[in-house]
Amino acid sequence: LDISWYTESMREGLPVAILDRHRLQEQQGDPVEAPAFLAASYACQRNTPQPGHNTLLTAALSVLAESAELNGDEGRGLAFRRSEGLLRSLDRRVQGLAELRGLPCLGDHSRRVIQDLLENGVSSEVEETKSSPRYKAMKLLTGIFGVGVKTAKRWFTEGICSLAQLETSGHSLNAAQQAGVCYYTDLNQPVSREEADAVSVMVEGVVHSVLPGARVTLAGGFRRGKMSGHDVDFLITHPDEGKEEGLIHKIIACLESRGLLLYQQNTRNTYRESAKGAGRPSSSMDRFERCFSIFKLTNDSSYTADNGTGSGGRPWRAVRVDLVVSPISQFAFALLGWTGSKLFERETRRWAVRERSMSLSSHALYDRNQERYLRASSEEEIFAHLGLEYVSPTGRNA
Ligand code: DCT
Ligand code: MG
Repeated sequence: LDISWYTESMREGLPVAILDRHRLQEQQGDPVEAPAFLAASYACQRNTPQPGHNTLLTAALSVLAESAELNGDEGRGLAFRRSEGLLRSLDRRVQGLAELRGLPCLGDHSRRVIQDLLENGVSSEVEETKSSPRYKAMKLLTGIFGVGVKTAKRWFTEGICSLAQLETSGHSLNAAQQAGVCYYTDLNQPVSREEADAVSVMVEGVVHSVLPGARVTLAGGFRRGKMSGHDVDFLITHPDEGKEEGLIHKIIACLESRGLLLYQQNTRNTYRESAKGAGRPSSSMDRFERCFSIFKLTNDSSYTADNGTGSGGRPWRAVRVDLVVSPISQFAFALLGWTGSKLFERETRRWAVRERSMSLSSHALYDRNQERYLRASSEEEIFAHLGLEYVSPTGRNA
C-alpha cells in the first residue's frame, strides 16, 4: 500500500474507511484507485480557508446547523457543523457525491442534502427550513443582543415573532436586551473589515493611554481573514505579568469618558490553576477579565462603511465589541481560543482529550498523564505540544 502521498501527521486522523479499503484492495492485488479527496478527521488537522470552494454546500449545511442549534439540539447542530467544516476544507469544487466516498464527518443526512444540491441546485429541506415561521422568529429573537436560545424559545411559544410583538408583550428586558432592541438594525448589519480597523484604532488609542506598553491583538473572525463579522474581538495583554490586572476597568472608564460606549458589561478574571488540571472548556471561555460592549463608531476620517451612517441616518453606528484581557503567561492559549472558529476550537480540545489525554482551554494546557501544565508562549508551541501540524489563523475557518 503506497501511502507516501499522505503526510505523516495526516495519516493519524485519516478516515479508517479509506485506509481499510486500500488495505483490502492491496491484499486482493487490485490497483489502488486514488480517492478524489483526502481529509483528516479532526478540523484542527486541516487547513480551512474562507470561504472555500463549495459555498453552495457549506451555506446550506450552515442553515441546517443553525436551525438545530436554535432548537436546542446541540448534537445535531454539531454534526452539520462538522460536515460544513469538512466541505470548506476541500481544495476544489465537489462535482458529484461519489467523490465524497470514504470522507469523514459526512453523515447520511448531510450526504442527502449534498446530493440534492449537486443534482438540483437547491435542497428542499434547506428551503423549507429557511421559510419556516419558527426558524425566522428564532433567528430574529436571538438576533437581539442579550437574548439566547432559551429566552427566544420561551417568547416564541408565547406567540412573539417580531420586535413589535416583543415591545407590546409587557416583558421586562434586562439592560443588555434593552440595548439589543435599541440598536437592533445596526447590530444585525455585518461589521466590515474597514469598520473593524477603525475600531482597532479606537481601542489601541485608549489602551495605550491607560497602560503604555500594553498589546492589543485583533482576534475572532477578522484574525482568520474574514471580510465581515458580527462583532470585533480584541485580546489585550502586557509583557510584564500582573500589569494587566484591573486593566478592563481603566479601559472602560476611558472609553466612557470619551463617549465611545453605548453599552458595557464586564466580568472579573476568575481563573485559577488547580491541582485537578485545566478548567472545563465550556466554562473557561469567560473567566478572563472581559467586557461585552457596544461601541459608538462615528463617521469620521478612518471609517469608510457604505454611507458612514447608522440606522435612521445617524452620523454613527453601533458595533458589538468584545474586549478580553489576558495575563502574558496565558496569552498564547487565549489567542488560540479567541481566534476560533468555534468548531476549530472545539475540535482542538477534542483532539487534545481523545488523542493526547490533555485538556486544553483558553488559559492552559494540562497533560493528564504527566499530571502537569505545559507552558507555551506562542500558538506554534501549543500545536507542537498537541502533536499537531501548525495551522495558521487563515486556515482555521472550519
Ligand atoms: N469562541 C469559542 N466558543 C464560544 C464562543 C467563542 O471558542 N462559545 C471563540 C471562537 C471565536 C472567538 O471566540 C470569537 O467569537 P465570535 O465573535 O462569536 O466568533 P467569530 O468567529 O469572531 O465570528 P464573527 O465573525 O461572526 O464575529
Ligand atoms: Mg467575532
